[in-house]
Amino acid sequence: MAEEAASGSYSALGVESIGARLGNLVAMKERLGSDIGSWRAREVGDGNLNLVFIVESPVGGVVVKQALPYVRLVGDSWPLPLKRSFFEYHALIRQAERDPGRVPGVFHFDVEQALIVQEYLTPHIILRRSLIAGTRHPHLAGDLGRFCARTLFRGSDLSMKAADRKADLALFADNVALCDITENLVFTDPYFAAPLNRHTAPQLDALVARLRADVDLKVEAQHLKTAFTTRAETLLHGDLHTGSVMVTGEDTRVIDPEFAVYGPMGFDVGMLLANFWMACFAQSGHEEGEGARDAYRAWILDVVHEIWSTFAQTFTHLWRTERTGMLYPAALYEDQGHAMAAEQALHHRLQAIWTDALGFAGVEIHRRILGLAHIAEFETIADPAQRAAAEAKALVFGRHLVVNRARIPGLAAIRSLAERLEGENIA
Ligand code: SR1
Ligand code: MG
Repeated sequence: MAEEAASGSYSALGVESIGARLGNLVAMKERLGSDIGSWRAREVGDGNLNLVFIVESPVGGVVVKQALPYVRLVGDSWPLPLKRSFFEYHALIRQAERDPGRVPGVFHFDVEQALIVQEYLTPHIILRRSLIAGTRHPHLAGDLGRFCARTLFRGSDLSMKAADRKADLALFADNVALCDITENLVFTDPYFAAPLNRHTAPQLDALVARLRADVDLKVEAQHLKTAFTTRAETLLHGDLHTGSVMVTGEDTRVIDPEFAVYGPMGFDVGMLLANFWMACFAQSGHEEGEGARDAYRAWILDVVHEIWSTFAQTFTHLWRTERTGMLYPAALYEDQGHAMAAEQALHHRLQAIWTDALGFAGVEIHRRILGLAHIAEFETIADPAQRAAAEAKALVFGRHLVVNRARIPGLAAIRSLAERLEGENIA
């Protein structure tokens, strides 16, 4: 189907047509050589939306990512604008400026064909797979904490010129269809029996019914949706989960920012932490013998801690050294001899991001277990009873984050909850 999909002059690539279609591009020839006959393409996309090709030759390799005019996960019954590729390109080049070296290099962008030729990251693998395998990455938490702080701070009115930030706000505001996916799939659908939802049944039926009847949860989920849709604080990655991160032992790269939009700073942080917490709860389905992955669980919880502490430290550093935007100006604080006021305001901002992040983490956990788009960490647990047991812990954990986010004192309390739930039998 992908080969035939077409709209206007757009036409989806296929492994056989890549040489003929892209053979004249300087960006391809520079990296693969001009002997198109020696190019070998394979389609490796395992995400929910797009085509992803690795093209290699004896000389080198590139990745070609192309949007399809529909949601790949569902099929052509769910059309989706090709323009998401434009937003991904614009987000990638901004992220590359704001946190150099943390995103794949972009070599070519074709708006009409909705394709991006980008750096082939090798031997990188998707972080989710690594978390399933039980592999540690010493630089991961620091890299991700800095990425969040740098991109979120530098894309905001704390740093940017007002005119530039407003132009970007307008540019990314057009990413309507992908926002719509997040607005429905993350904040609304999990909390009622929406048509595309699924969950591990019948094991989770009773808990799911309880959550969908939970008035406090449903109110807080919509408060969080209100924050997502109305608080345009910074340029978000918009889909920052562990499937959007590629790793080696030494390197960390953040990919796939096609959901980029202006929104609250806590959104990216919360989504990211949620995916580590879920990976932690999923370990029981991947360990050989009960408790065999205890040390790995502890490592994942350490990663969460280090992501947040690195984020807070880096954000603090940027606040003190790069606060050149219109918000909390030095003219009002430091220049008046009120440096302490700037520190007080920083503390308030970090507290607000933290509280938001916990709430967004909670809904992200819920949607990955109750909604349309599930995660490999749980999906690869073959035994439904075992999967449901892990998912149930995550659901209860997520509910606590959403409803009590403003009253949770700190990461230690969350870690204790995760550890306590690990020992309980909920489903
Ligand atoms: C219909 S798209 C479902 C999910 O896939 C993407 O990766 C996003 O997370 C989206 O919510
Ligand atoms: Mg993606």
